[in-house]
Amino acid sequence: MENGRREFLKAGALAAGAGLIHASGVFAAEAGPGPACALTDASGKFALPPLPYAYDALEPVIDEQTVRIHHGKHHAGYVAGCNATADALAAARAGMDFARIKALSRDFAFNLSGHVLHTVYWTNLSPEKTEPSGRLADMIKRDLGSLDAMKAQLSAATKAVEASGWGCLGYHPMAGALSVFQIEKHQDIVEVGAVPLLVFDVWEHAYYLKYQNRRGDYVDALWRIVNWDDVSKRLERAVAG
Ligand code: MN3
Repeated sequence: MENGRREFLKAGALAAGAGLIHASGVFAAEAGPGPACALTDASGKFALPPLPYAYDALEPVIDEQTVRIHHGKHHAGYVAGCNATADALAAARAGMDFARIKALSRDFAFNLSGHVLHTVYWTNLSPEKTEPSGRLADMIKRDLGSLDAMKAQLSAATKAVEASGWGCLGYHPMAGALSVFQIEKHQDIVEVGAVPLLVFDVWEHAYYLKYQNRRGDYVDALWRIVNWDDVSKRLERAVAG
């Protein structure tokens, strides 16, 4: 596959989850420059990426037990769901039997989007103190008013997610612009075409052990551990792609 096509497919997969692509081989393409974000292992199977820090590294903002369960159980569950659904889709193609295609499409969109979002989420966080700079800082100011305005909008959007979902700062390659939006579950009301740069998980499993019903306190605290260098690398990669 030539590079432009592959980059397009990767960008599409990051943006819209599974809706566009149902071939696990596509996701085995090398991660390229920027942050490691491969969704699969060398065999092409979807795989759980290791955390880039210790389980207790995000204390006190996110407690060790929450990180262990979130990564080792929840994220791992979406990875397993990706593989199971990809296998079922491959079997459907082999047998030319698409009787279950609606359910399989929904399952793959849910699990793949969950895998993508959690993979971005873990690398978006760091115990190291960083600040937005360069193109990222310039584009935030140009497209979203100011850093404070962007943070206020993303915080408000994230806190206001109905039930389980995410807040997202995304980059639209077709518009060359940043956007803030909500995602319900892992794949609903997403802005199609956007590449996620910074995502805040507000499923209760992300915060309930420590914050209980205080979702707002958790979202406010997340800003203290944002890895702006990772957000910048994701933007640079998306722009170059
Ligand atoms: Mn989660």
